[in-house]
Amino acid sequence: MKTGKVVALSGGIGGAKLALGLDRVLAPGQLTIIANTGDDFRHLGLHISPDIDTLLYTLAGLDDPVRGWGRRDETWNFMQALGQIGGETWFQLGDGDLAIHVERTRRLAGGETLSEVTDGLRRRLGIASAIVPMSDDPVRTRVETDEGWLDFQHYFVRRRCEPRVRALEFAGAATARLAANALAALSDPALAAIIICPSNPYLSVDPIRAVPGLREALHAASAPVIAVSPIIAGQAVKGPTAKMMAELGLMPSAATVAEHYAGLIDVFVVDEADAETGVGGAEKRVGPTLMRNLDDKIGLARLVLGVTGWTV
Ligand code: FO1
Repeated sequence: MKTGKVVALSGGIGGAKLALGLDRVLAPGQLTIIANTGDDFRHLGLHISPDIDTLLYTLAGLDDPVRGWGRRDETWNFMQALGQIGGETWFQLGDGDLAIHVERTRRLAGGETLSEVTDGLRRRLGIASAIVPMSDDPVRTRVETDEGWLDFQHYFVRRRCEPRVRALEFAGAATARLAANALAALSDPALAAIIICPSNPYLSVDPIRAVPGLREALHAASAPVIAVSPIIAGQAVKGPTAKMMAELGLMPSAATVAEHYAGLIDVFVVDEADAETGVGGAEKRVGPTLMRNLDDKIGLARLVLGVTGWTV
């Protein structure tokens, strides 16, 4: 069996599902997941990192599979009490979830980097794979809509993705530095595969791509870059990807995503429903990409790793 390292780029729930499959089929220490931090924001005085937390909870088996964010078996006493005294309740922070935001904020205020804090949390939660923020510097996704520019969580949660999207920007990206552990993972001579998880290409993967040095590191790596389509038969599995693509004047299809990744990826994995789709200059792989249960996640992880000739 060929052994080597794997890097996955991930946003929220779609990415975390494949990351869980990869985590289960790879040996401890083989996988590094680079997480989008463009969705991060400060709320109620706390540093919230939604995509990092979705990865932490999913890989630790603490996730709520129905909501797709936060912890399972959550209680909401804090939110109820906050609402009672007139506080802001549009962004739901569960009682258990609150602990991670309070602890992260405390450690950041004490001088630790987001990478250090995240690594400490994943170790405490018993996660074998490395989870690395794309940058320790702030990058904030902003959405230009027919209601003007909105900070990402205000567009996504507060306005429930209802305003029409005109453009996106990743404030701070131009001067952000790629996190040292992300660069190290991408420069590892033992790197066997770089996987772009089926996350929203525009909201979750583009902020990672916008960090200077990431593109160069991907091109410099000899490992193949393999992306999995987040669009199946013109529909997003979850979230606003298809709606947003239509608003940006793009046909919501796997082919459009392949085009978006042109020049970046070597292989594009599409669902069986899109077996006939064109994928530009990339090599096409077809298989079941819908991840309803752990077996599906492991199956897709095996399919993706199979591109490299691995037998895991
Ligand atoms: N998404 C929602 O739709 N509503 C919420 O109230 C909400 C709260 C929340 C709290 C913590 C957290 O880590 C994530 C949370 N999310 C919520 C999800 C999150 O905002 C988005 O799904 C991601 O940013 C997109 O990847």
